[in-house]
Amino acid sequence: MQGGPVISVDVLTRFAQECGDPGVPEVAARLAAPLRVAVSGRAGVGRTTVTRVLTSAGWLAVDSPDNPDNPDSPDGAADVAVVVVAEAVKPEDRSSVARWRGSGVPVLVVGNKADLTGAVPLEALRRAAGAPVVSAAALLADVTLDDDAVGALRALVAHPADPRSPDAFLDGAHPVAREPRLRLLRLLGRTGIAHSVRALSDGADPGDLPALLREASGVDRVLDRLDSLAAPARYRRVRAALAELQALAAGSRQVAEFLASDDAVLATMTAAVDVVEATGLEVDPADDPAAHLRRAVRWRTYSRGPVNPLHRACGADICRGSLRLLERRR
Ligand SMILES: Nc1nc2c(ncn2[C@@H]2O[C@H](COP(=O)(O)OP(=O)(O)OP(=O)(O)O)[C@@H](O)[C@H]2O)c(=O)[nH]1
Ligand SMILES: [Mg+2]
Repeated sequence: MQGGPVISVDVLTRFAQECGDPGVPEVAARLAAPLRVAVSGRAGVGRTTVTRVLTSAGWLAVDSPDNPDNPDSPDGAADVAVVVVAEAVKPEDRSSVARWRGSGVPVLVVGNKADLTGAVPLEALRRAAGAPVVSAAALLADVTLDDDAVGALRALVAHPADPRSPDAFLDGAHPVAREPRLRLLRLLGRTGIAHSVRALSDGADPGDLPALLREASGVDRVLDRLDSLAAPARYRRVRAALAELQALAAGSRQVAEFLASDDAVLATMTAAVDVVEATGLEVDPADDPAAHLRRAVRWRTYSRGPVNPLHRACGADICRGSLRLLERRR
């Protein structure tokens, strides 16, 4: 609902932080805590690298039951799951997907090492895995290039090395010694090196390379998809926070007033809109009385239709928010 009357769940956090009531900061802390992601996959596919990307984007990485390091960790502790594959989906990947699905946790398959495999056949992977797939080259997401690395890349601009295979790249005679070439190869892979060399020879500043590589890595698409898969978890948190505040409202006028406020109603609506939009439905963003009324009617009908309890609650919250917006316009 881009551009529409959106109020972020931050208003809840802000209220909770500012409110003097002693129980409220705990509610705020639970609401603001990072969402939890469980990363799994076969050995060597890039689990550690992908996990690093997710944690630096603010996710909390939790143990995955099929992570060999943590075979005993419990299911259900994650808000979303990522199954990393490289090139092919194997039976154990399919069973991971099925296991998470079975415990009600949304799953995203990350087709990692896209820089090595070329264009990943996403549709075939999606069918094989039974879950949405996004390709990425996590290696290129957060590259740090020191002066030596930049120096070696500049030398490669002037004297291209044989890019056809890692061995060819390393073994040919070259002004850059083998050791720094190996270091570059580990840091960037051949595709990352090729990108960087091309950018430098097109006049890019070395300081811009990490951002260019990040863009090439595709991890921002992974983060976007995860964000939308996490919409139900965010909504559940908002609802849980509201329920906790309800319990406190009897003893606090400030809390009771906040719960009845436009901010609270509209923030809940925003979280609900995210949930239905994540499933591909559209919510009319228009900000005029007729639109608010139409939206209220449409989502009230939706909430009474053949939908699951999550969507029923979301429909009702979108209706309630729309009626509040309508009232405000009167
Ligand atoms: N080319 C390329 N290499 C990658 C990518 N992601 C990870 N790697 C490399 O693949 C190797 C394994 O990556 P990790 O992130 O350690 O994978 P893992 O699944 O944790 O592996 P183990 O814990 O050793 O089983 C490392 O050498 C990484 O640098 C990628 O997107 N592209
Ligand atoms: Mg690892």
